[in-house]
Amino acid sequence: LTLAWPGPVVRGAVAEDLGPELTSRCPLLGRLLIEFTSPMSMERVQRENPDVREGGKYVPLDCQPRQKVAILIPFRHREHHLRYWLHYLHPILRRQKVAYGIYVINQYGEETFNRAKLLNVGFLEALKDEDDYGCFIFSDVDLVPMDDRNLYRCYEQPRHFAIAMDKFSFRLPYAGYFGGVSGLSRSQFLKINGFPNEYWGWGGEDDDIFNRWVSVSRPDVRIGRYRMIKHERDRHNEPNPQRFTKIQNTKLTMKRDGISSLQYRLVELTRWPMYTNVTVDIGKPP
Ligand code: UDH
Repeated sequence: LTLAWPGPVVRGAVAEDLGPELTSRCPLLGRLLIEFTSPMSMERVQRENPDVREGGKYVPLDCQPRQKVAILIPFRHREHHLRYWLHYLHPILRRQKVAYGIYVINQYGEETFNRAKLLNVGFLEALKDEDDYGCFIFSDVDLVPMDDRNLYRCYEQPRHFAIAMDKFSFRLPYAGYFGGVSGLSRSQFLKINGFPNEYWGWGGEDDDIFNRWVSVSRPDVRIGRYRMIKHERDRHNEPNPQRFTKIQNTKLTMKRDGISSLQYRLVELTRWPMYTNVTVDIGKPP
């Protein structure tokens, strides 16, 4: 996000379709009730998701999905958000019959946060783990879809899923908004040299990613609704004042700043029952 809210408001996205039709044979539920008031424990998440394999992996048994999806979450110090996210998302993804793995990309140390660089790391580490991922979905830890017809898979164009968040009154804050939850196929991601590594602190990196591509695809505004877990700004993730000038130059900088120039140190990879944790040292701003 670049603009401070309220920004120019545009209505929704181009309607694509309303997702799969809900029939008695369809396991999807449509609109979901999402709340973050009841306490959530990891034991409960595990108990309610016995079919999820170690590392947060799942493959449906009754069909063979065309895509294998790695879901990457940029992360630091948000354990209670993660429990809610896992509680809601595992059952949704199972109903959608997605073959998936969940990767939490945890920034080591207390230097300034860098969301996009963590996601670049996630792309490479997920592929090191299982080399047949064809689709990558990048999700903030505090965003839960309110409709399970918003299918977590990749599309002909890079996908923006979180188009109608409660915090933006269920609208896009501006036409080029690409934040929150997005998805790119492996070839789409490589074609744009991944994400920028040089956005330290809050804001701008999602607009840079949007500028790397010509067009994106979005669900219908009635389907792409999200609830965000309310929170205050994190420490060491202050708004980045350079973001406005940086995004002007994306087309010039993207060739040199991206997955091709990524440097990091893997600190630890742990397979927990509900997700794989990847702790990485990504350095600090110059
Ligand atoms: N994130 C972390 N830890 C951090 C910072 C960011 O895990 O310390 C991740 C997390 O997945 C989060 C995402 O990065 O969902 C995006 O960061 P954000 O939630 O800070 O960004 P957002 O635009 O909120 O959602 C900005 C601060 C709003 C403050 C509002 C005060 N009323």
